[in-house]
Amino acid sequence: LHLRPRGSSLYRRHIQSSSPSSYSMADLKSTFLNVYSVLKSDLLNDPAFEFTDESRLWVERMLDYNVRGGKLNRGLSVVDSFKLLKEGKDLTEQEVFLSSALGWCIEWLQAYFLVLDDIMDNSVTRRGQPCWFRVPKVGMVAINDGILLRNHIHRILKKHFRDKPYYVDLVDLFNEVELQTACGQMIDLITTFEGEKDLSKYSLSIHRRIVQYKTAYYSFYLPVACALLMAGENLEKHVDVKNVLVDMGIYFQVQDDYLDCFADPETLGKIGTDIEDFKCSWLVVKALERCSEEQTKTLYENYGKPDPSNVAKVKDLYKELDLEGVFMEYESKSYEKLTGVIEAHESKAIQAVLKSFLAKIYKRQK
Ligand code: GPP
Ligand code: MG
Ligand code: MG
Ligand code: MG
Repeated sequence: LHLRPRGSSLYRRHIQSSSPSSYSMADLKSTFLNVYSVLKSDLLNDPAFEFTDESRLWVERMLDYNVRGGKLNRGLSVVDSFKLLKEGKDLTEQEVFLSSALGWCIEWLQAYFLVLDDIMDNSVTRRGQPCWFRVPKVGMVAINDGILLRNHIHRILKKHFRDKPYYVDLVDLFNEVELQTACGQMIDLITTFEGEKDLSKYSLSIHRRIVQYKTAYYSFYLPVACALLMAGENLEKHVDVKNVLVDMGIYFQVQDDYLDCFADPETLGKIGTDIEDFKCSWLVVKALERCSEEQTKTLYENYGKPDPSNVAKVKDLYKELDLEGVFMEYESKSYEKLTGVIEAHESKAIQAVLKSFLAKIYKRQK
C-alpha cells in the first residue's frame, strides 16, 4: 500500500507557497501525475468510510487500472488551457495543483463513463488491456466501481475547491455535463434496440445529436469550462467558445467512429464493436448515403450481427464505397472550418486555447 503520496512534497508546497515558478510541458505531465497520487491518497484515507485493508486495496487497484492509464488529453488540457488564459504569466504552484486536480476530475469522469460504457457496448479491450468488467473477480462489481468513481469527483471538488468563489459553478458544471452525457448515451443505446433493427432511421442528424451529447460536452467543453471558471470567468459569456468546442467534439467522435472500424486495435488500444452493436456510427450513415440498391441490401443483411463473417462483409462494403477517402475529406474540411471559426474569435488567448485543442486531435491515430 502506498499510503504516503508520492507527490506529498508537492502537496505541502502547494499549501505553503503560492509563488510563481516556470514549468515545461514535461514538468507539467510529471506534476500532473504527482497530483494523481495526492488525490488517490486523499480518497483512500477519506474519513467518510472506515476502509478495511481489503477495500482500500480494491479501490487503489481500481483507480490505477481505470483512471491513470489513458492518454490524459482531457485532464492535461485543463492545465494547458488555464496557462494559455493567463497569457504567458507563470502559474503559481497552487494554480498548477488546482488546475491539475480539476483535470483529474475529468479523468475520473471519463473512467466512470468508460467502465460502464464497456459493459453496455459489450467491449473486449480498452487502453490495451481487458475492459475492467472482464478482469477476473471484477464482473458486475464494475457497475459499483463506476458509481464510486463518479462520487470521487465530488469528494475531490469538496476537499480542494469548497472555499473558492467558483465552487458552486464547478459542481453545477460537472452535474450538467454528466446529465448531457448520460442523455447522449441513452440515445446511442436506444437506437440499437434488438428486434427493431431498422437502418432506415439512421441519418446524419441523429448521429450528430448522439455524439454532441455523449462525447462533445464532457470531452471538449468541460476542460475549457473548468479553466475558464478557475480564471474567474462567467461561463454564460462564453457561449461562442462552447459552440466551437461542441463542433470539435463532434469531429472527434467521427474520428472515434472511423477508428473503431479502420484502426489497428493494437494502436487504438481497443477492439471496435460498432458494427456488431448496430451503432448509429458516422460510417454507416455515410454508407447509407452512398449505397446502390444492391449494396443497401448487403448492408441491411449484415449490419448489427455478432458473427465475424457478417462484420467482414460490412467492412468490405465500406472499403468498396471508399469511406476512407470520404473520411479524409471530412477531416480536412472540418479542420479548415474549425480553424476559420477559431481565428475569428476576438480573444487571442481563447484562440490559443482552441487551437491547441484542435492540434491535439487533428489526424489522430488513437
Ligand atoms: C463514447 O462512446 C461515449 C461515452 C464514453 C459516454 C458514456 C456515457 C455514460 C453515461 C456511461 P463509444 O462507445 O463510441 O466510446 P468507445 O469507442 O471508446 O467505446
Ligand atoms: Mg458506447
Ligand atoms: Mg463503447
Ligand atoms: Mg467508439
